[in-house]
Amino acid sequence: MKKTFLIPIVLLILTACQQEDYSPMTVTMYNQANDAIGTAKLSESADGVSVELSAEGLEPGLHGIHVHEYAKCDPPDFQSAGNHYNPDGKEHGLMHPEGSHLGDMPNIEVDGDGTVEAELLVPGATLTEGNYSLLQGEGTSIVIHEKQDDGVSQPSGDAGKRIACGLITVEEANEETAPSDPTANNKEEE
Ligand SMILES: [Cu+2]
Ligand SMILES: [Zn+2]
Repeated sequence: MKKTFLIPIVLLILTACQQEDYSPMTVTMYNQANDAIGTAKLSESADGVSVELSAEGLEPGLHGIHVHEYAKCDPPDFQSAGNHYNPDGKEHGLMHPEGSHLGDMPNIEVDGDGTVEAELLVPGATLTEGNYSLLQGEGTSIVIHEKQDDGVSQPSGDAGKRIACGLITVEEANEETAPSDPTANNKEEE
């Protein structure tokens, strides 16, 4: 009995492996001056995509953070990232009765020294294919805001300016983690 049960499972695993696998992938976060301030490590699981954020140089306190719809982080205002990633056309906010956007996440809390270590989840999202893939089309982006997201205000939780941004793209997934010293590459070229 057990053997016949195993065959479909093995086939399922083989099929899954034929897709490109971008999990885990590391997204480099940039501030408004276009300096790298940290990383977000994205891993796909059965529950969605987990986001392990590690960053520095931020204002202490609560900040909104979301997945935005476009893979475009043009400083200093990052308006190029568009609205929150919202493939189901829902309202904004984890506390909104008709919410939430797929890209909505809980606020992060930055410590007094300006650093943050946080683990978040984008429930139901994937890094492969389909309507809920953060890599669909040209990809998406992660944006951190100056203020906290109140969880209900439209269209984006009254979280204020966009202060950091990172690309969720296939190119970013294929790239080695960016060097911690952004000038390290420049020296080699001189
Ligand atoms: Cu946002
Ligand atoms: Zn939203």
